Amino acid sequence: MHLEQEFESVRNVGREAVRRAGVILLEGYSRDIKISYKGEIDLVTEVDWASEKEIIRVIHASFPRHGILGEEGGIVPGPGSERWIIDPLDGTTNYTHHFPFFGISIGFESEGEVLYGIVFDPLRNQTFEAVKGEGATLNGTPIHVSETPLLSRSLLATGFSSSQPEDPRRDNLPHFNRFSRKVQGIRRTGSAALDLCYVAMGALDGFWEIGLSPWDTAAGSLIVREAGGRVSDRQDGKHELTSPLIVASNGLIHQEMISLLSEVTC
Ligand code: 2AM
Ligand code: CA
Repeated sequence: MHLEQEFESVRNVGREAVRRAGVILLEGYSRDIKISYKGEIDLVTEVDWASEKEIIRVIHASFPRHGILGEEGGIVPGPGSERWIIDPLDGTTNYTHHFPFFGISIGFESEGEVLYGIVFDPLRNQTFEAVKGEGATLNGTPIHVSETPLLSRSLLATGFSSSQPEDPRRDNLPHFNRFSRKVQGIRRTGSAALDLCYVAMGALDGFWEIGLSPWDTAAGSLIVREAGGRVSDRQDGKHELTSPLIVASNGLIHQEMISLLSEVTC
C-alpha cells in the first residue's frame, strides 16, 4: 500500500477506535461499575478493560500485524516496528468518582517514533489530534500553545501517580511546593493525556509529572509539539516514552520550568 494511503487509514482507525471506546465510557459512566484494585489505591474498572478490548479489535481489523502496547495488559508484539500505544481510560479515578475529566489516548508509533496521536474527551466531545509534521487540531480546527512569556504569569498542571508513592524519587510534592510560589496557579486534573492537550490548546501554559507511563504521554506529547510547544525530560533532553519525568510547555516558559525543577533534589 502507498505510504500516504496507509497513513490515512491510521488516522481513520484512530478516530473509529476512540469513537467506539467513547461510547463504552459514556455507557459505563451512567451506571454502577465494578472496580478492582491493581495496588493499594491504583484502580481499574471493567470499563478500562472493555474499552481497551474494543480499541484493539478496531486496530487489528485494519492492521492485524501491528503491535499493541495497552495499559490494561493488551501487549501484542508485531513483526514490524509499527505499534499502537493505548490508554483506554485516562483518568480512571476521576471516572469512578464521577469527576467529569477523563479521556482516551491512542498513539501510533513507527520505528520508535510517534507519528500520530489522538485524545478524545467523550463528555465534551473534544477530539485532539496530531500528525507529525502537520500540526495539531481540536475537532478539526488548528490549535496552538499559549503566548504566556513568563512562569510568573503561567497556569500549570501536574499530577501525582498512584503507584509507589513511598519512593522519594517519585515524590512530586517538593516540585509542587516550589512551583506553587512562582506561578499564577497549578491545577491537578487527574488526566495527564488531557493536561497535555490543554497545553497544546493554550488553556495551560505548562505541565510536568513524574512516573508516567508511555500510554499516558504518547499521543499528548506529539499533540503539544505539533501545536508549537516543547516537551522534554527534566534536564531539557529528549523526552522518551519511558523518561521518569515529563515537562511540556508553550516553549517560552520551558527554561524557567527546567531551572526550577533542577533546584529540587530528590
Ligand atoms: P490513569 O487514569 O490512566 O491511570 C494522574 O496524574 C495521571 O497519572 C493520569 O493520567 C493517570 O492515568 C496516571 N497514573 C495513575 N496511576 C499511574 C501509574 N501507576 N503509573 C503511571 N501513570 C499513572
Ligand atoms: Ca488508564
